[in-house]
Amino acid sequence: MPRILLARGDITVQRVDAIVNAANSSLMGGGGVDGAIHRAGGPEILKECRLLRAERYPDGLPTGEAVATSAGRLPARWVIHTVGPVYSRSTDRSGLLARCHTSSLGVADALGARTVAFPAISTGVYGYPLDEAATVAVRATLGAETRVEEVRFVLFDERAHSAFERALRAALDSK
Ligand code: AR6
Repeated sequence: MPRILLARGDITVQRVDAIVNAANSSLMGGGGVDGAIHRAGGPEILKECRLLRAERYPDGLPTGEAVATSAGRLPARWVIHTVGPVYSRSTDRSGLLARCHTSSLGVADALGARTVAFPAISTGVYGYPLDEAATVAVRATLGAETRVEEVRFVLFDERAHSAFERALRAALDSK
C-alpha cells in the first residue's frame, strides 16, 4: 500500500519519479493541468504522444487507461497520461475514475517509478464534484497493489486540498 501525501501547488514542479497528467483521449494536449504539463515540459512530450497515437492508440487512449512518455524539461522522469471520465449525474463513472489511478500505478510499476504525483483527475473541465473524486482517488490508491511507495496528490487550490484531506481521513478511519 503506498503512503499518501497531500500537497498544495503546481504538479509540474514536483520532484518525483513520475507525474500523472489528466489528459484527454486524443493525447494532443489541452487546457488545465494537461496544458500546464506540455507548456512546462516542452515539445518532446507531444512528440512522443503523437508516436503513441500513430503506433498504439490510433483511436485515442480509452478512458481509465494510462500510458507513459518521458517528461521533457520537467524535474520528473516520466509523465503518465491517463484519461478521466467526464462527470455524469445519471451514470456512475466512479469505476473509471478509480481505474485511472490503478492503471497509472500499474504503468509506474512497469517503469520502476517509486514516487508518483497525481492531480485531482476529472475535477476541472470534466466536472467531477471534488468530494466524490477525492474519495474515489484516495480509496483506489490505498487499495492498489503496487510497488509505488509514495503517492503525492498535488492540489491546485485550498478547496481541492481540503476535499482530499477529508477523504484521506475518512478512508484511514474506516480501515
Ligand atoms: N497542477 C496541479 N493541478 C492543476 C494544475 C497544475 N498545474 N492545473 C490545473 N490543476 P483539469 P480534467 C487542477 O481541467 O477535469 C484538459 O483540457 C485543476 O484545478 O486539468 O480531468 C484535458 O486535455 C483541477 O482540480 O482536468 C482534458 O480535455 C484538476 O487539476 C480535460 O481538461 C483537473 O482539472 C480533462 O479534464
